[in-house]
Amino acid sequence: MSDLDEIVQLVTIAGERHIHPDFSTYVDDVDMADIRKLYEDMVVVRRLDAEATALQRQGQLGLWAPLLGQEAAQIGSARALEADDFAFPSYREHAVAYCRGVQLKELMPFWRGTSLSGWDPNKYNMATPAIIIGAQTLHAAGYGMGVNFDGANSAVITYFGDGATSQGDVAEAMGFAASFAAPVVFFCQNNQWAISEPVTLQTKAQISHRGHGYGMPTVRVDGNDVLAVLAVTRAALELAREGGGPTFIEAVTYRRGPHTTSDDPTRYRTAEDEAEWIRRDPIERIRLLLESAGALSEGDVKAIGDHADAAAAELRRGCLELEDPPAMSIFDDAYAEPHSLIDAERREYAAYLDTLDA
Ligand SMILES: Cc1ncc(C[n+]2csc(CCOP(=O)(O)OP(=O)(O)O)c2C)c(N)n1
Repeated sequence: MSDLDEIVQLVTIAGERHIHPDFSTYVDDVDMADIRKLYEDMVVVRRLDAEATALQRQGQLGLWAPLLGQEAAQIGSARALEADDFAFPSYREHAVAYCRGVQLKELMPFWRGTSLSGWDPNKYNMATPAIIIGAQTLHAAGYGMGVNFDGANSAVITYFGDGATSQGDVAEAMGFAASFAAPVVFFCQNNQWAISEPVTLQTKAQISHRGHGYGMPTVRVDGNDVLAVLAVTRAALELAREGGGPTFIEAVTYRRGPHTTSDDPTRYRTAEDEAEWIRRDPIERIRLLLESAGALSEGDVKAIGDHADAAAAELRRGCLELEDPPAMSIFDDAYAEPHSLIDAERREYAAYLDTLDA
């Protein structure tokens, strides 16, 4: 698709537009009002992320996986999807869920521990968070093969991190998807760290080379450039729908927060590194672009900020309104049919709960 080592960029960190010979045409229809909408999306999801992090710090969530810094990678790719495409995320794609229309309160139960999932995947064409690293890529490959068997023309996207590319599941998923020309976009957010393990230790080759090794087109994109991500994802989805099979996208970005709220990144990375990536902030460059085009007034900034605050308040309300499920319901959906092991565990747990009442 593009030179293996090139990083596709359409907007510089100073907010200037670049023309790319292969990819600019994919965003020819995107006008300043659309770019302002992408900007708004990023501002809102950053605000939601901050609110969820605060909820965890206040003891209202068991855990949260912040997306701070990865807004452009997620919004750009998710806004490239059609309604009948299907997304298979990891656990950090809250912005993708937002774009798919998942209700804000449905983002919370998984992290508050009141449900094993959160939303109905078929309602939004998006699976719920996958904690097992890389498992979702297999689901995507299988779903994509199913799309081909059905003769449908929808596409599939799956999200995973740089660390996940070392996982066997991802290797199997890419192998099957390539062999069967499954319409899957493998969207890797290279956020530089797999918890405390840097990408330089993860792989001696560039991440994007991994897709190339399976014989699929690969593209490396500036993951902090929402327009470039939108363009390359649209190109990959189009190829998938036309029967061209899978594409591997490496979105080069940076996780600015901790891996999860249980992590302390100051133990393994430097302040200089963090400062460098703040300079490449995905929201700031679009703000500069809009302002220089006279497409973002003070009133717009205020309205977008108000919208973000209202969304954060809705997220908080949804979280605090969640009810604890009955303890015994944990066993209800483990198997579709009765299962003797689950029955034994159910009896054991009921006996344990009785000891608490006594
Ligand atoms: C199969 C499996 N092995 C190990 C873990 C523990 N674990 C959770 S997150 C993580 C690192 C993932 O890094 P990466 O794929 O780069 O994604 P990121 O969190 O940076 O988005 C690991 C090893 C797990 N959840 N599943």
